[in-house]
Amino acid sequence: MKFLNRFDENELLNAYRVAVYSRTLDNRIMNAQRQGIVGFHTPSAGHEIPQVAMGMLLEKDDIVINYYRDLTLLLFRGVPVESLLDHFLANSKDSSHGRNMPDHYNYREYGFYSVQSPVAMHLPFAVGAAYAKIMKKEEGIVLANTGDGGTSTGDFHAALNFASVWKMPIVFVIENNGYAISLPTSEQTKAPIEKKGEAYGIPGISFDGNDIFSALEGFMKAFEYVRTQKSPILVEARIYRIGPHSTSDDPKKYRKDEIVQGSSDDPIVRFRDKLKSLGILTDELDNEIRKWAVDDIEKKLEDRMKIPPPPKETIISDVYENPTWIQEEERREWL
Ligand SMILES: Cc1ncc(C[n+]2csc(CCOP(=O)(O)OP(=O)(O)O)c2C)c(N)n1
Repeated sequence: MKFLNRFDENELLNAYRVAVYSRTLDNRIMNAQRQGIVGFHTPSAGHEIPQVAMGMLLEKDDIVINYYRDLTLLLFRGVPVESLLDHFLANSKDSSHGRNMPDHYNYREYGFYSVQSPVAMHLPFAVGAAYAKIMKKEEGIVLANTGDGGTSTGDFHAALNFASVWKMPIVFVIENNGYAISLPTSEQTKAPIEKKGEAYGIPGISFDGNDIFSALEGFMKAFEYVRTQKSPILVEARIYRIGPHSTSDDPKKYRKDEIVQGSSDDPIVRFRDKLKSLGILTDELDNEIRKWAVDDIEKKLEDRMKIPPPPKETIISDVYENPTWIQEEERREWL
């Protein structure tokens, strides 16, 4: 049987598996930060459904210019959890030797490019990436994700303007989780988000990103539009940030939780209930998936924690091929 005339049961089950795994990993990294094992984290709880939906529609040649809350999408596209853990632990196997903030990943071999911290600064890069693809006559489109707060930055508007003028094949996705840190969406922008592209000639769509089928339906339309029209679209997935903005934030100071993790409103619980009602998931299989996620992450975390931190020497050797006398002097003092 095909759902939305496209996806079979196994694809939906795989998406559920990734969503559960991602939430389990996200919660574990939050705890690891509280234990002092990890320095910082921007949790992605509540963002899983649109991200698995995007993952289901991406093709091999597509590239993603994502932001710091896209953990599920990285897992969906096959970034090994070991590499993610190395990154969180900032150990010697981390590709940046722990010098990027956690959640500021770089996995080029999986079609992900370096995450930028300044809000929405990566959106003009997405236009550049699409432009480069066209110049090199490469297949595929660009997916560029950011939060609702990102739509109130100058970079968002510059990116949309150039994407439209140059007809760039980009799906701009706004993961509207209701807040930019403590600021509710309604207090940082007045225009409906999906309409913000209209002034640039970019169509927009908006849907309930907490529901797997409305997310899949919405993204199907968006990806189809960009692939066939070879021009940009703006997508708003309406979701809710279940956790704090980051491990440095305490949302109790400014809001009451509207969606509680594990409640019947939690989008992963809604996904689970939907799969059960369709006869795709049983209680037994669900328990198996949830246990597998916990056990697998715990085992891998234990393994990766044995990896030593980067050698001190790399502070200099990663930056200078031939250290100057100043670095030589510093090396003698520090190392
Ligand atoms: C240019 C800039 N201003 C302020 C910040 C501090 N800051 C980090 S994330 C953030 C909120 C972003 O909100 P949103 O785009 O809605 O994404 P969310 O974090 O909610 O997923 C802010 C203000 C920053 N990183 N960059």
